[in-house]
Amino acid sequence: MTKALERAVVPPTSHADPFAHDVLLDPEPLHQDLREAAPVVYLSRYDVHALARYEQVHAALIDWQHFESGSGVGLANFRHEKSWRQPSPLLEADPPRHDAPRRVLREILAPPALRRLRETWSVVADELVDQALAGSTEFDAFTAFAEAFPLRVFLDALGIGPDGRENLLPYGNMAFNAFGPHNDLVTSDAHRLAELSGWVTAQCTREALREDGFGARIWAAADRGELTYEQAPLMVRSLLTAGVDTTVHGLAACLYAFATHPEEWQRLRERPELARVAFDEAVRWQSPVQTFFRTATTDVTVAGTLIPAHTKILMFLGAANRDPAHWHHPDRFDITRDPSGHVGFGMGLHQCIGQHVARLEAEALLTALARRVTRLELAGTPHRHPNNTLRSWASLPLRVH
Ligand code: OVM
Repeated sequence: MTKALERAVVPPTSHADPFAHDVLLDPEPLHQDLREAAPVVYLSRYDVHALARYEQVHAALIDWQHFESGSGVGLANFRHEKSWRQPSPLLEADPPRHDAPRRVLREILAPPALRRLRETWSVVADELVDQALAGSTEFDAFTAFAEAFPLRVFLDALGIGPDGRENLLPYGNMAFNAFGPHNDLVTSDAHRLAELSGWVTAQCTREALREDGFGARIWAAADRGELTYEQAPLMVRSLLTAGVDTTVHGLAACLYAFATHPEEWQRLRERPELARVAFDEAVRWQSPVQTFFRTATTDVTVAGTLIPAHTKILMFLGAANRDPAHWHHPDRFDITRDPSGHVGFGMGLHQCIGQHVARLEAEALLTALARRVTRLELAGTPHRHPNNTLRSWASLPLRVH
């Protein structure tokens, strides 16, 4: 036996299915079990190792040398299986191939580049809030705000046309399901794959994009030789895939948090400058992106457990974001805490490149609401929608005062 194997710790096995509907709808009990079991747990159902503690999730996220993305960040291992789409040059790539796409998009989505959007987004948010409040004091905040706002402001900023935007949420739902196992959530949408992918691909061409948006700037980077012409449309696709559902469900999480924590809403009204940190706290508390996988590049040990080369590890971002070993009262939504270091946007090399865009959307919407609404509460049972990766919503009935 080699020294490493002698010292290897045999991890506990869990037969649980993290992608079963009941777990997706209410993941916290499984997260607690996995966190308490060990730093690494073997999931027999999928033959993968899983990390649910903050320390190990954080460490794996920042160690791209041992935990690669190029073999896919879902359960499918691109070494053996073909992806359902052309791999993303950003998400499903490692250095050095990942670096040029990352550099280009980081520049396009950096805070200085977003400054010109702030004013417009705040006007649109005011309009949406006025519209919703003019109708009734009770409405579905999921459709009225969480869906409507990103679908308008983000897609306008990206530069796609107004027609066919109803395809994007079904497309995103499909893409985020595809990171999980090939379960019923994947098969039930399979009949729309060609249609939805075809529509999205058509939006990524230079001709489909307005000339002053994020999309056009990606193509301009290709003209300058900073990207290849093969990469450019795939990076527009990244924005359409990663930039819509994530913010829709992140904003919904935030509205749900305030509807169920009236004292935090009072705090936000008193100090609207807390809007951004409140959004990050909601991202920590709910983790709209629940999981991602990596693939071990070599045999590697995590807390003494051997992860064999080329096998998958599942990182529970949502579990790490509520690990009591890292967070004080982790289950509390508290906008006065410092949520920085949460892994809801990932960490390290692949950390969410659109996080400044998401925060700007949240800030515009929350401050518009906080100006008019003194109190908000649930007007009925909110409904979640199961997705293999996203903590998703179907409805969020609110009553506002
Ligand atoms: C991409 C991509 C797609 C989905 C999610 C994501 C959260 C990125 O195509 O690059 O990051």
